[in-house]
Amino acid sequence: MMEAATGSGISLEELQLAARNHGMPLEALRHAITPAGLHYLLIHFDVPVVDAATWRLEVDGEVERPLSLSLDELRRRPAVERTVTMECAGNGRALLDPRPVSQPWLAEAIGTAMWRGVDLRSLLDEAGIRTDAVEILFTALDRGIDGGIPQAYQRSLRTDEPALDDAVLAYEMNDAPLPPQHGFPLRLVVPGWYGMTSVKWLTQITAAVQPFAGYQQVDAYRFRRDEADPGVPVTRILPRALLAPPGVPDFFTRERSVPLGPVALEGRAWSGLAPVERVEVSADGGETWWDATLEDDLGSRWAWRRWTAEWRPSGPGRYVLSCRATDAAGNVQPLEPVWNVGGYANNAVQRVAVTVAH
Ligand SMILES: Nc1nc2c(c(=O)[nH]1)N[C@H]1C(S)=C(S)[C@@H](COP(=O)(O)O)O[C@H]1N2
Ligand SMILES: [Mo]
Repeated sequence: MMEAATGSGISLEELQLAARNHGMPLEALRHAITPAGLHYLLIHFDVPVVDAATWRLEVDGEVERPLSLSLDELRRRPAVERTVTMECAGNGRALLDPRPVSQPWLAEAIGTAMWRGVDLRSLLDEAGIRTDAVEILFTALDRGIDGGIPQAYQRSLRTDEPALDDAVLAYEMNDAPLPPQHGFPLRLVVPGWYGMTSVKWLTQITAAVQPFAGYQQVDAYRFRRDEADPGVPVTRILPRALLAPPGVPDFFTRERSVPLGPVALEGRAWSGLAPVERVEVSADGGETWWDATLEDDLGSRWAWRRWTAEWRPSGPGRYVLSCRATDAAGNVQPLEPVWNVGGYANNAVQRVAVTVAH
């Protein structure tokens, strides 16, 4: 991946990606379930147009009983529902210095949806994965060129990956059929993992005896110190808390203004590694912190938790608000970004400039 020199502006190519792949406006953190049109989007190639009447899901490879299922056949099976917070692995990329040139996310590549569909494990069990299979490969209908390599979008998971037991083959998002941009007619949702694993426009599930060596697995989505470093795979979502920016924004800079007096702060926090246990808030750019009140999750381990805190500014002036999450495994957000070539998983604490009026 290329880098943009320190201080250089966003290029037209980055703008083109950002205009196609929108984020969740942070005021939407006030919704427990993100309305579908406000959920972030990340689409590598083109949104395919799929005829649901002829579409089929194939389950093949190292299986005892290959399956070929229509959408109606999938819908007639017992349904599962899972509320899941999804985040793009590139979230926070544009805040790195130098900036890896790709989709330039700030902090908004997030959303929480209620996904309904077929439990992945039940389908794998029905097909009967042979014991010599080491991975399950998920193949999508969208095609394009990435890193110079022509490809269909594909990702795999190891057969011993615990997330296979939590994954949903979803045909509904928030009680409606999947919108085209979110993977109609069927997508994989892998709770706890960064979004790249949740393959949209799914057409084939293949049990394989060899690890998948395609572009989206071995070239992209790896933490690398430099281009020569083979790196390690990007997998589960690191902890993050975000606050719904308080007060009102300036149109152009989006800096916030609030009247003098106590300010009710709220936001959401999540981690794919372990449940979030603590959220702290700072009004001095991370020098001092106090604890926020954490609410229950939405009945799903994989959904974000709402938090609230009261802020009492000592007087008029400009402040920098931050929040940070700690999960049950002791993972905590860093104050400063940790750089890597692809610009993945930058969960450094958010900074929101707020002016308290006179
Ligand atoms: N087929 C396909 N699946 C895909 C992608 C894609 O480009 N093609 N993008 C992935 C990435 S990088 C992310 S972050 C999520 C985004 O899902 P959303 O657009 O529904 O929020 O989808 C993943 N699944
Ligand atoms: Mo992503």
